[in-house]
This record gives sequence, structure tokens and C-alpha cells, in this order.
Amino acid sequence: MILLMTTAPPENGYWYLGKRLPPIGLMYVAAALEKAGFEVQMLDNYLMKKSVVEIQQLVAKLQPQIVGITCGSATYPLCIETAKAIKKILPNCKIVVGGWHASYMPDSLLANPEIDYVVMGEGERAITQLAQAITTGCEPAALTLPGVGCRRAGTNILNPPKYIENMDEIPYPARHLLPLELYDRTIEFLGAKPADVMSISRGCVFNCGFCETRKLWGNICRGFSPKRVIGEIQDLQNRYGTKGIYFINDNFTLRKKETTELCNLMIENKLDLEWVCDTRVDLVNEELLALMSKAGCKTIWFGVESASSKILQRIGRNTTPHQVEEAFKLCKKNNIKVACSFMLGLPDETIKDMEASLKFAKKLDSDWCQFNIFIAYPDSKLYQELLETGKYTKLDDFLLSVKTDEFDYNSLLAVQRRFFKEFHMTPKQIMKRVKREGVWNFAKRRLHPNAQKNAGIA
Ligand code: B12
Repeated sequence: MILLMTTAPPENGYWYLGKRLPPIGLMYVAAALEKAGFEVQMLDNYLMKKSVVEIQQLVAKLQPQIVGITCGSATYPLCIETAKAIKKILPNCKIVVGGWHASYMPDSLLANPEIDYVVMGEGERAITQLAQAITTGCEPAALTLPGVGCRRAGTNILNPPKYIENMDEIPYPARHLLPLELYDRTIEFLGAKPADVMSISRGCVFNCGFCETRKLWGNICRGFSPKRVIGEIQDLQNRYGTKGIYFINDNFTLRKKETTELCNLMIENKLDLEWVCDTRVDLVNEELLALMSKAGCKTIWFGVESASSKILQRIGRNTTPHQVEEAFKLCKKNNIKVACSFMLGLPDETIKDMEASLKFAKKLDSDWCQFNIFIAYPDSKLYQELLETGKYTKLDDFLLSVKTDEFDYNSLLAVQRRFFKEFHMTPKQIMKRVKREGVWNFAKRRLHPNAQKNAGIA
């Protein structure tokens, strides 16, 4: 039996601890293992928040041969703590860690003897081959498996991942292994309920200095065929009564031909569906937005990041404020709401640049806007640069934030709070939110002690 789990949420720090969405990556991993004939159980401990002792009791009862844990840089310490606790109870159980931190910083995980293997990049094929090697007593075969890393004779062996070319061979995420009824299944900016997440493509062709997803998925974009996406939507509707979807892809409209085909199929199949997606301002045009709107798209999230062309260039964003304004206009014209995010505290940014971003955000008049303090994540281009220049504050073992004569992480918190207030506490924005969320939900969120934190730092 294989147990796949997430860790509990980090208790304090710099993380978004708001709404919990089912861990779709882990559900894909589970589905691939089930397809290969393994018995799998899942624990989304980010949701269940079981203590270390409760986890020990659970593994003592289940006696898994393998435990797979998802690890992001935010949850690294908890992942190590969990692995240690499990090994104490089941010394022969193999612990495999996958996900973002395993992909970017595999050595940091393998430095802990409790972790037997890391999986780098997409997990479906690598974990299946690894599980087959472990359960058939052929562990030496794991030494050469693509995407698998382990310790041997005092050194770490890290085999580069091979990407799955035909993504349609990946089965639908194993949603049946999670207690979906415990998730609230609502998505911000989407009236339709219940709502679920889907991830339909992998990989990014752009080179933003703050993002390292290319390392996880490669720098070409692969995706499921539009037919396969429609099949999964219909499966969600039939099994779980899904009415809304959040497509959690970096750039939903990057593959224009497939996006167009998908929207046409949504319309032809008369899917009773509303959806939200993320994309870039330079990847939309009037024709496409009109089609997306007709197919049920209600809101698009755009990363605007800054109002300054100089800063946008500096961080490798390759978009312009003019493109932002055009994209927002076209969305509004086509009845699609716009949510956007800016970053505060980018390298070479000044407080004056940040004030210009606030002014620009007000001018854009988007339906939602958040200001995130820039945190450099391991292995991204800006992370390496900060390490070299030394102009940073270390937030924890891995995370860095920019430090200049003008600002540091702590002083930016005050700027973030002020921007949040100045943007959102206007009669026009309040009315928009009340209309969107209803009076009760609006009041509940405003009164919640974490309301501002969670709204601002997603
Ligand atoms: C959607 C998303 C979110 C959503 C929710 C995700 C969810 N489903 O719970 C929200 C908005 C909540 C979110 C929040 C945050 N996110 Co986010 N998010 C993403 C995004 C865009 C997609 C993630 C995703 O679901 N991908 C689709 C699935 C299929 O892929 P996957 O989860 O990576 O899983 C595959 C592999 O990783 C691997 N795998 C995963 N787990 C395991 C486990 C095992 C055992 C194995 C073998 C393999 C394996 O196999 C899977 C299938 O191939 C990514 C960027 C990206 N393109 O990946 C960032 C990303 C994951 N987020 C990131 C960050 C930093 C955050 C925040 C910390 C931001 C913040 N400041 O608060 C928070 C914290 C999240 C948390 N609580 O832990 C970083 C992580 C970097 C890092 N080093 O950890 C990423 C990579 C973006 C970036 N900066 O480049 N996020």
C-alpha cells in the first residue's frame, strides 16, 4: 500500500494560508499509481491538520510500504519533521518526496537520512517506475530512473527528468481518494458552486526572473488535448456535480489553437459551466476573449507586477503597461471580470515605483487587486542574482527578500497594508465586492482577523 500526503500548513511566516484547494498534483500521482495497479490512500494534511503523533498512529495502522510527501519550500521543515516521525514507527517504509522543493532543491532533502528518494519534475511516470522497483525488490534499478534522486555511497545521484510527451496518457486526477465534501469547493470570483480545480497544461515559454516553473515543467508548453479536457469536465459534472472550474495554469491562453478549440467544444457541448483562468496580458485578443466569454469564462487573473516599464524589463516580464490597459479594456468589453496582482520590493525598485503601481492599479479599476511582497524562491534567476549581490534579507532557510537603503521586508508590510486599504476601501470597490460576494460574506471576511493578510498575500 502507498500513502500519499501533504504536510500540515506552516504555522507562521510568509505563506498564503487562505482557502485550501485539493492538491491536484498529488491526485495525479495517485491516479498514475492506481492505473499501474497499486493500492493508494491519500491524506491532505494541509486540510486535516493532523499532529505528528496522529500521523504516526495512522501509518502504524496502514503499514504503507511507501509514503510519498509533497514538499514546497514553504513546507520544507514540516516535510522533514513528518518523514522523521514516520521512519521512527516504520523504519523499513520508503519515503519519497516530490513537488516543487524536491524539484528545485533535491540535495537539501536528501541531506536528511529519513528521506530515501526525491522525485524531480512531473511525478506520474517517475513514482510509478520507482514504486515498481521498490515493491519488486529491484531497488538498484531506481538509480537510473529519470526524475528520481537518491543517496548512494556518500553522494547524491540526481537523474534529470524526462517529460511525458503525450499528456493524454495521464489518467484523470484521483479525486475519489480525497474527502471532497470537506473542501468548501468555492472559487473566488466565481459565482458557480460547487467549483473545482483543473490543470490542463504544463510548461512555460517565458523567462520571468521571479518564477522557476520552467525547472519543474520545462520551457515548452505541453497540454491535454481539448477533447480530453472536455472529457474530464464532463466526468467532474457527472460524479461531483461541478458547476465551476478554476484552471490553475500559468498561462491558460498560451496555446491559442487549443484554447480556441476547447472553447468551441465547451459551447458545442452546452456545458453548464462557469470558469476562471490565469494568463498574461500579451496572450489575449478581442476575438479570443469574446469566444472565452461565450464559453463561460467569468474572470481572468493577470500578473501585472509593476507599472514601471523599467522594472518589468528588469524582472524579465516582457510586457508593457500599455498592453495591460488594452487587455483590461477588452476583458471589460467582453463581460469578463479582471483580477490582478502587483509585486512590491522587486530588485532595483524604489518606493516611488511602488507608488506609481498603486496609481496605475487605481486607474485600471480591476475587480480585484492584490499587492504581494516579492519573495525570491530557490533556483529562480532573481534568487541567484540576490545571492550574488547580497542585497537581501534571509526570511528562512531558503527564502530571500530584497533589502535596499529604502526598504526591507518589514517596512514593505506597512506599504502593503496601506496599498490594500487605498485600493479596496473606496465606495466603488466596496460596492463591487458586496455585489460579488453578498453582504454577509463581505462582512464575514472583513471581520475575520486574517482577512487582510490572506487577501493580500496569495
Ligand atoms: C495553483 C497554484 C497555487 C494555488 C493552489 C495550489 C493547490 N492546488 O493547492 C494557491 C493560490 C493556493 C497557491 C498558493 C501558494 N503558492 Co502556488 N502555485 C500554483 C501553481 C500556479 C500551479 C500548481 C499546480 O497545482 N500545478 C499542477 C499540478 C499538476 O502540478 P504539481 O502540483 O506541481 O504536481 C506535480 C509535481 O510537482 C509532482 N509532485 C507533486 N507532489 C508530489 C508528491 C510526490 C510523492 C511525487 C512523487 C511527486 C509529486 O507530480 C505532480 C504531477 O506531475 C504553481 C506554478 C506551477 N506552474 O506549478 C505555483 C507554485 C507551486 N506556488 C508557489 C508558491 C510559492 C505558493 C505560495 C507559497 C505563495 C505565497 N507566497 O503564499 C502559496 C503557498 C501554497 C501552500 N499553501 O503551500 C511556488 C512554489 C515554489 C516553491 N519553491 O515552493 C510555485 C511553483 C510558483 C512559483 N513561484 O514559481 N499556489
